[in-house]
Amino acid sequence: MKNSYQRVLTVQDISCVGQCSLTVALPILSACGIETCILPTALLSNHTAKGFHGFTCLDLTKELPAIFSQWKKEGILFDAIYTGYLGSVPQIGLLLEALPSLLKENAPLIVDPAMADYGALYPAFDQSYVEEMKKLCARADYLLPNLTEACLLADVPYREGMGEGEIEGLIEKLSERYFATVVLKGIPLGDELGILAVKGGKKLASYRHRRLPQNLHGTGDIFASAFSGALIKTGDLSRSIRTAADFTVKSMENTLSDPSHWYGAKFETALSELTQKF
Ligand code: PXL
Repeated sequence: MKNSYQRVLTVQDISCVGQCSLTVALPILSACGIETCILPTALLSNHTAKGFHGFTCLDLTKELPAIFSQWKKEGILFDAIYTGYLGSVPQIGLLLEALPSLLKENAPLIVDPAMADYGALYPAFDQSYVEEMKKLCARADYLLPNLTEACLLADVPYREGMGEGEIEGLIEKLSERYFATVVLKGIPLGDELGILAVKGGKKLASYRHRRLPQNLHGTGDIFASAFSGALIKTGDLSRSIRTAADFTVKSMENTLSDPSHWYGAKFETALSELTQKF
């Protein structure tokens, strides 16, 4: 995988305003030196998290089969696929069906389940989305949940203040249920946050980083995009976790002094440093 020019497909929504999903993934993957093709799953006026007072959403599910069939005719294949916020339950099935005709041999599928945070599902989703997302996760090579999503995927009730041992048990369970290397972010460790990568119950990598005093929307997308870029570029799991975590923390540090910037993180301010890593 190393050093050659590669093409990734990222599948997620366009939130026109709000620094998340495709407006984050496209610049970050490009900054890593990877050709980035996009498949927009829905078109939203802005993201659906608190702060905005509503949102518009055009679901693009109907367009997907036509796009897949056109790409198939052209023989278009990808070196990796990275999925995030999808627009509907049927989209997950359509994507699963199309995967074999989209991915090159041994090309990784990286799945950020992007459906919940802080103990709750995002407003557009319900349990049927979780059940369908489990099927996509079962096909993933890398799975990037936050703690809430990890609980949903493992059928474990989410609880505020889960301890380190409890979380390690959760990620082991998740990695035994799904084939993927599971990379769990946001493990509370006092003044720091931990990241743990486990496959088949076996710990592969871990990292700790500064815990900022405030959460910011879209940081999961920033982490997943930088992780995908680093992994596609280097194939090195530990390095990819470190690169993605440091980039996310830097983006947050560069944002928190500006209270008017409540809707996302200023990741653009750290992009040139990211580019220099490759
Ligand atoms: O950051 C995840 C995300 C992506 N896209 C949309 C969202 C969210 C989280 O709320 O609302 C539309």
